[in-house]
Amino acid sequence: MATIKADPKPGGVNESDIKKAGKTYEGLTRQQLVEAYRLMYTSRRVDDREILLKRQQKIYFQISGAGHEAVGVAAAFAMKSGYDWFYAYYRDRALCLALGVTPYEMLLQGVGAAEDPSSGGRQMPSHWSYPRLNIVTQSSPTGTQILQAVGCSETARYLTAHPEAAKKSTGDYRQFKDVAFHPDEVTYVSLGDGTTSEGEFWEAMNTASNGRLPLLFVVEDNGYAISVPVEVQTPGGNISRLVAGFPNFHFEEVDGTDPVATYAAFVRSVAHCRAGPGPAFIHTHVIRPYSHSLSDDERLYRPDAERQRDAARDPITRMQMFLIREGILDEKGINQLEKQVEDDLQVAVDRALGAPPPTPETITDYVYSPDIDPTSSVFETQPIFSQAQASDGKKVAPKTMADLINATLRDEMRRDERIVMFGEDVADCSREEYLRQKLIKGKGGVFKLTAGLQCDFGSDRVFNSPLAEANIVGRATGMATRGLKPVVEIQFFDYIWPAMMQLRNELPLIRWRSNNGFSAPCVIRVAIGGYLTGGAIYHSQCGESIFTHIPGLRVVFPSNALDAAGLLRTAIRCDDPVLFLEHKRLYRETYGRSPYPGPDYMIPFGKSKIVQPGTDLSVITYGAVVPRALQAAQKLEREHGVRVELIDLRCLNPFDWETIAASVHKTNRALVAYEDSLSWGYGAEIAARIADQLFQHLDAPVRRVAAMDTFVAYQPRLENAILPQMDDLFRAMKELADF
Ligand SMILES: Cc1ncc(C[n+]2csc(CCOP(=O)(O)OP(=O)(O)O)c2C)c(N)n1
Ligand SMILES: [Mg+2]
Repeated sequence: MATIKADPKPGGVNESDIKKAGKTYEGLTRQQLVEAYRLMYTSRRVDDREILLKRQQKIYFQISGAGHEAVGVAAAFAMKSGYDWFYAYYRDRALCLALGVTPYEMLLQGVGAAEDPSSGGRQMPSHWSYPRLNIVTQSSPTGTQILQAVGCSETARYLTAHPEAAKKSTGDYRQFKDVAFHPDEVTYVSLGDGTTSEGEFWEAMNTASNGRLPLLFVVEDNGYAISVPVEVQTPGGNISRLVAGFPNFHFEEVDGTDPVATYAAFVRSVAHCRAGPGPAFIHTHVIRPYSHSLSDDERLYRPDAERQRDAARDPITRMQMFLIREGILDEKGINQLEKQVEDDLQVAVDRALGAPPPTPETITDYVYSPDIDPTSSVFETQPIFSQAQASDGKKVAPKTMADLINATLRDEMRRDERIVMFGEDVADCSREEYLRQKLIKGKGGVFKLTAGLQCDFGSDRVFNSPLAEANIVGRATGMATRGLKPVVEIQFFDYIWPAMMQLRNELPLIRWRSNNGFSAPCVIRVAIGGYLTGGAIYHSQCGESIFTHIPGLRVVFPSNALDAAGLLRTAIRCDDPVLFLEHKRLYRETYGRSPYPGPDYMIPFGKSKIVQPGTDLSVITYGAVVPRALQAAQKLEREHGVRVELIDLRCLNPFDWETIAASVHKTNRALVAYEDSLSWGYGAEIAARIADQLFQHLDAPVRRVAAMDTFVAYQPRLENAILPQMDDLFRAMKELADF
């Protein structure tokens, strides 16, 4: 922390001055208090300048930290910059300044400069991201940061128990993913009063409490969420009262416009977190003097009297008065300090206004890892089936997709200690003593895909999450940001939706929005699909196109055991987030079984498989439609001599356009088949591309076969009618061949 010497009082030094000079305030020295004021004042003035610049249309958005300055400075003084970790929401300008961000860097974000260290012009101002200071990239959705902070705080605990895991390694993402941690580090996460209404806040409180995590929750309660007052958000109007029953927490409620009292609350809370007994929760009462943002005018919903009451508590004025009252600075000293801040700020503004913007060619940089290309030949290894031979030379029975996924997970966990697995029911048994006493066999997933992994690798590497999907993905994102490799499970695709905010707005964006400052490569395994005879609406859904629509997310959908093993290994070793879709119907199917391909078998992403070559018609499909389309194609050849080229895409993002194009060049006819409902489904994009780019090679319209535009019904007759069947595929292939 830089220090400014307190000016001696004019008029010479007397005894009481000397006494006062040694006085501290909750441990803060007079110099620290002057520094605190400098930071608070700087924060306010950066806001003021940004507001001016926005009115002059020199920046494009403004949201202020006004009224919250004392909290930020108190937090930074009580914590360690570059050592602890920070998930700082948009009002935390003063915190960031106090941790070491410069006003110039903040203004670079305002103008959207290429050199903006937060995002290179990609995010709005006040969306902090400073890797050198452990300030983790923030987004606009309120509350998503909290579960990520949980995952961050879990990471240090894990690495303390597994220090080897932090070591650099070659041959996969670890080569490019440094891991640094401190056994006693603390994670800071802040949020507004309104944001405590988000479910993810409560999910984070659950896990922090249960796990006794070194996580510091800071609620900056300014009484409003845009125009909605706190009593509408929070029953009884006070969040402290609602959370008081959570075990293992240290709680503080404090006037957040008083930096000294707030600092004391932070010191006690940080000490609790560092010592290890659990998280802390600081509820700070602050003010919001500048409306919600420049797009809001609070006079529309707050009368003058209320606003004046707030103004009387302005932390900048309060701090000024305090310094004068305590004889730490006099008016002249304050004026000098403020002038210095203004002069420095002017230099920063002038520089930032001249900073060049990013060039459009850079737009696609860092959607994916620049270091590891999972489509490259590095991920093309041959299966080694020799281990599948028994010692007497007899062939070992081929394995199901479920077997090989389990084997791949086991191989990779053995190889890479950064891998952790969690999700609903994935553990063998949370009550370890039952396992130890051999009272039970253990579960290991509702489909048993993770069976035995907790027993083999320990309960801190494979464990049950709460029944909360955002919790799973949010925590995984936080852990992956820190360098772990979470391979987590969503039990049923049908229930992925609570995690949608994390999946759409967070996980796949971490790298791009931080301009490669942070990344979060992890694997989300999801049991998907129907054809279950009784799976009904809520155990049969597909919907993969919703996720292939998200830039930054790799989406894989294997149709057989060998592909599942090879693609899962690539998913784990690569440097991007991967949604790994596992078709439930294929888990134990006879179709597509394979011997174990060895512990290094990989398939690159974006490479389809030609299931059978043909000359008359291209069928492009994936997942559980592959075996059905194969049956239909074989029948068509048997009965009509039509030779279908059947392409199993295997990977949906990226997908293998070259193979599709080469096939259509040859056959001049294309059918796209998929299990999801027809309209707006994954095949719509493939069909559109074929129509667009291969029009001159087509002898017939591009056809699609897919499910009806309904949900999947329970009664098997209805299910059969709704989902695409062999007969539907046969009919469409025949019609297209005859066209
Ligand atoms: C999930 C989500 N919903 C809505 C918004 C729009 N929005 C931005 S800030 C905000 C109010 C936040 O209030 P609070 O948590 O009290 O924080 P404050 O701005 O008062 O500091 C809203 C509704 C958003 N960004 N994210
Ligand atoms: Mg608020």
